[in-house]
Amino acid sequence: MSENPTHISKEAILEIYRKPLLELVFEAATVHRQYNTGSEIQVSSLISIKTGGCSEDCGYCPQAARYSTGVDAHKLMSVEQVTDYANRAKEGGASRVCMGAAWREVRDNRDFDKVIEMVQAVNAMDLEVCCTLGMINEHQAQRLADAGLYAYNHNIDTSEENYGNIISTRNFDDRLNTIKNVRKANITVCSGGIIGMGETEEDRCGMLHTLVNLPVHPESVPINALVAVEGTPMEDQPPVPIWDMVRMIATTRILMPTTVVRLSAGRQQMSLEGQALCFLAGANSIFAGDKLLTTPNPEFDTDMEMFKIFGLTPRVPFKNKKMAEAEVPAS
Ligand code: SAM
Ligand code: DTB
Ligand code: SF4
Repeated sequence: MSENPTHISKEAILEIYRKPLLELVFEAATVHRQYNTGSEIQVSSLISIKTGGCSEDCGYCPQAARYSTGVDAHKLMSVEQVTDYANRAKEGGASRVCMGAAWREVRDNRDFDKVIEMVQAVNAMDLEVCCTLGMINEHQAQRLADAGLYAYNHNIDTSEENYGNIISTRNFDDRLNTIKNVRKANITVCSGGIIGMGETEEDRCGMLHTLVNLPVHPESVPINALVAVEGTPMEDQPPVPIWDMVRMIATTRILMPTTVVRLSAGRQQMSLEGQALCFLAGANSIFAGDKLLTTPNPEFDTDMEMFKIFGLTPRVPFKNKKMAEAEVPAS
């Protein structure tokens, strides 16, 4: 957990983001190697435990019930289905499994009890377990923590100013409130956002401004390139230039030196050379496995081949926790 030392202004962040590209990459690469093992990549795998039919109106999301995207609504998976997936992910080289549900918020019902069982079962497989279930209150966060949840993903997605243009069924403060509840329960925080939704550079840096000025930096920050899905309001958004992705990753790395920066959605549309630049600029995590939640992603084998070419290795589970424990001798 890296305590947040100082307040960083939006202008200072924009100044970093707008540096000459190669200077920015060099600076980020230097910071990355100072604080992390440059050759090590944390590999997460997504499982969509509850797909589609969501009541929210997030403009980017193929799982919102109100858009016709061809994503059918499914009921919650069984615990067995989840452990089968998790086994395959582990064999594919993943150290973390992230279970996603197309929910606005968690309700205290039988489905949540089942999610708790899933967390317990995957945690027992020596895998880091992450959940992304929408908004949660303090009590729900504590139940997840008690079940062994390692991380909770809750993206702020864009700047506070732009939030209302993307989503109208909740507000930015709702997101921050859930992040606070996650922190209180001592679960690590995973929070980032999406670029390519028509936002300005100020919005991108505004989003990073919120993340970097949280009382404690998120332990992981996913940077997603919009996957423009037909039927969503964002279907016609042009693809994100790779240079924007590189700038975003480099800026995140410089601002949060010890955080895991995840090169998230959008890799299927990126060249190997583009991804190499992202890793050089400080990305040290990916989602692996042939599907994100509903859209395609490179296969495990393709990514392991890429790792071989770049000289990268997957990180072992619970590395940070184990390192922290090793530093505090048991009394
Ligand atoms: N329903 C929960 C929530 O909204 O927090 C969890 C699942 S939701 C799909 C998780 C995140 O996926 C979103 O916050 C967003 O950042 C990302 N996401 C969804 N659709 C995307 C898309 N088309 N392209 C890129 N990222 C996307
Ligand atoms: C995150 O930042 N990206 C992931 C995960 N957290 C939950 C989701 C990406 C979803 C991309 C669109 C889809 O596959 O439905
Ligand atoms: Fe629902 Fe999450 Fe998609 Fe928004 S991002 S529509 S809350 S699944």
